Amino acid sequence: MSEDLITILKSKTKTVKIHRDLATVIIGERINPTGRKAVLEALQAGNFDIVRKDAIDQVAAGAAVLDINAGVPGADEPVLIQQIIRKVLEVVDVPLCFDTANPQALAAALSIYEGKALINSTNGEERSLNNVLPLAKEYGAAVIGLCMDDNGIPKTAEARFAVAARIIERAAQAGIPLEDVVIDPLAMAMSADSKAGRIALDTIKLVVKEFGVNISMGASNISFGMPDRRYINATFIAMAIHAGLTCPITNPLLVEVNTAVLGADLSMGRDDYGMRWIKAFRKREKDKVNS
Ligand code: THG
Repeated sequence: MSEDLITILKSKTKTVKIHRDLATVIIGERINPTGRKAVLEALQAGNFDIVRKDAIDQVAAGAAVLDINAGVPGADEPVLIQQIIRKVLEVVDVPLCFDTANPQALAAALSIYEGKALINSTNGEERSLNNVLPLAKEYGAAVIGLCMDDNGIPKTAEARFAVAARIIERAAQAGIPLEDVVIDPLAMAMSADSKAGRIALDTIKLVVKEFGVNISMGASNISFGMPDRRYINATFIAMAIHAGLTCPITNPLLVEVNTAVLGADLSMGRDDYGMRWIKAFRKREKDKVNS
């Protein structure tokens, strides 16, 4: 067993601590044109209204960090990600998570960011490690490592653990402290492989036991292709928190997901006197009256 580590993220004025004894840190997933046609079309038209609203709404719903994905086909991603960052920081002040596979876009984002960001992501591929780890070191950012490599996504928890171990080793060689490495076990669609959820949960347990690092995951991927996705997402996220997930990338506007996270934190003894649960209940009651 290893000690649970604290990952610190910062915006200009806010510090967010990710740790297994503290509140689960929701990374709001919605600023992402992939799979969201309205966002895609708005960004293509140079309109940032949806992005701004998504930033405000997600933070109000409990997101402590926002994921920023500027993957618009045909767009100049380094320019676009900087524009999105500026628009978002006009309306909220939370640490950001830069979700891009484009090293130029990542460097562009980090170069204008004031604080300590989370890089989403690197993985076990040589090219990715060589591109991303030096940027994490240069900017003092934390980095998410996905459990996949040049051979693809491993089919067993043990093999994904081995990829995580290699990413952690390479990060250390690059001068990145262990607490700044966050591992993503990869939640794949259960509709395509009914063991996908189980493999992710088992990977989390193996990685946490050995390294004590924080764990992120795109927790809604799991339900792609299934009806009533929000119930699957809610169940899975609660189970993953028990397994060791500490900073899920998810949609806090979905009440089922949001209450599952709060209920899991309460169940894990991370919500003193149930104050956060009660506060969220009161907010839902108030929102009902106002809508
Ligand atoms: N791991 C890491 N990063 C990730 C992922 C991951 N980033 C991208 C993705 N996976 C997580 N982000 C999203 C964003 C949106 C959706 C799912 C995952 C999504 N959108 C709705 C849909 O497609 O049905 C649309 C919602 C809407 O229009 O309101 O599901 O795994 N490290």
